[in-house]
Amino acid sequence: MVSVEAVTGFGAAALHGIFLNGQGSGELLAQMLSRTSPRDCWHADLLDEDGEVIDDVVCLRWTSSEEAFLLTTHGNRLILDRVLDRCVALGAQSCSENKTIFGTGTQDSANRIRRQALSELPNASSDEACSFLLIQSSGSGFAGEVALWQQEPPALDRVEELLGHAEIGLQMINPPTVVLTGVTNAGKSTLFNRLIGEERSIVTPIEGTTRDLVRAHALINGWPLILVDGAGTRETDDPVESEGLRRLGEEISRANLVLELVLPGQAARGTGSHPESMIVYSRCDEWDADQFALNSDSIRVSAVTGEGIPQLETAILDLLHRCQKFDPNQPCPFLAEHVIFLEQLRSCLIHKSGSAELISGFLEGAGECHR
Ligand SMILES: Nc1nc2c(ncn2[C@@H]2O[C@H](COP(=O)(O)OP(=O)(O)OP(=O)(O)O)[C@@H](O)[C@H]2O)c(=O)[nH]1
Ligand SMILES: [Mg+2]
Repeated sequence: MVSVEAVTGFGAAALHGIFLNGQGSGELLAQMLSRTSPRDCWHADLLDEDGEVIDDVVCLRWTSSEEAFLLTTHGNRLILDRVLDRCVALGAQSCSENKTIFGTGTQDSANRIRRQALSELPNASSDEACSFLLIQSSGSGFAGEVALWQQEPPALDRVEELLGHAEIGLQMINPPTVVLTGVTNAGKSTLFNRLIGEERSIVTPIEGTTRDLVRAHALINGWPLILVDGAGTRETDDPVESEGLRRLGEEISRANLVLELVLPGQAARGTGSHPESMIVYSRCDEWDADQFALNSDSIRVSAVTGEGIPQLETAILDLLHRCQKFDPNQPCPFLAEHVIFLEQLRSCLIHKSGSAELISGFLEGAGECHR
């Protein structure tokens, strides 16, 4: 029996994932696609019973013990409904929201984590984040590991280890915020543009050019983050600039990391009580040799020549990941509710009671909470 199910929420994405699972799913696909392929991933038109194109889709052969495919269609509700109807007309069984179609036996209950990973896929902002979620949805990811805990609860050490990586997993899905600060003309906007790879912030030699907060997505080695540029620090009577500084202060208090840009010969002013901050010496192409020698251990960059940018990027990731070595191919929690579950499980394991009930309750969706 072939099962078919939309694995992304209605209207929640620009693309929809549709999962076909079970013996005969390849044959069913062959009846509705303009072409099949011996490859694991291919592009084709999906046709209705009259041979009219419903949508052009990407098909992915799913790595699973059963015959399974993931189809990606455009994210229009009408298209999604028509594709699902077409699958059902060809003999597939439509799965209701709460039924499971991934895997069999004890793997079934882990479906909740698989679903969560797949439904986060449209929000993933890099290839690395997509691949991380696909791994977490599979038998070798977090979904697979938790499924095995139904037979035997994990050791306390293992739960601690997973909790230790949780923040990094969460950051893969919810990018951390990194704010640039420093005096006017420190080169914040130039560095901001360089890190995001486009000319978003206005750059001029005039002090006080930036006033509004400017926010953009950036990727560092595949890790998504949100970078924020804002007004430069200086004494000012200008109410617009003062408001810009006030807003920047609020942004700093919520940030995961603050980069303070410091000019040659100047001292850092500090970022208040923010726990995670780093001093970055900027415009270093303008420095003379003596100044370089003075700051040999520091991060120094030129947003104009690109000098020091790779070192800065590595330092940003080290701080965000608290210098932990992280392998995205290993099981890792990726939602706040996974962390709550693991913390509760740790407590059960310490008190040697209730872990089996907690695991089955979690997998069945009891006590669900949102990130
Ligand atoms: N040579 C050199 N010039 C730079 C560098 N970064 C910025 N500049 C120049 O410094 C001036 C100010 O740069 P901005 O990036 O606008 O500085 P800012 O910190 O955003 O300034 P405000 O918005 O006024 O706070 C511009 O003329 C830039 O071209 C750099 O790395 N090297
Ligand atoms: Mg600026």
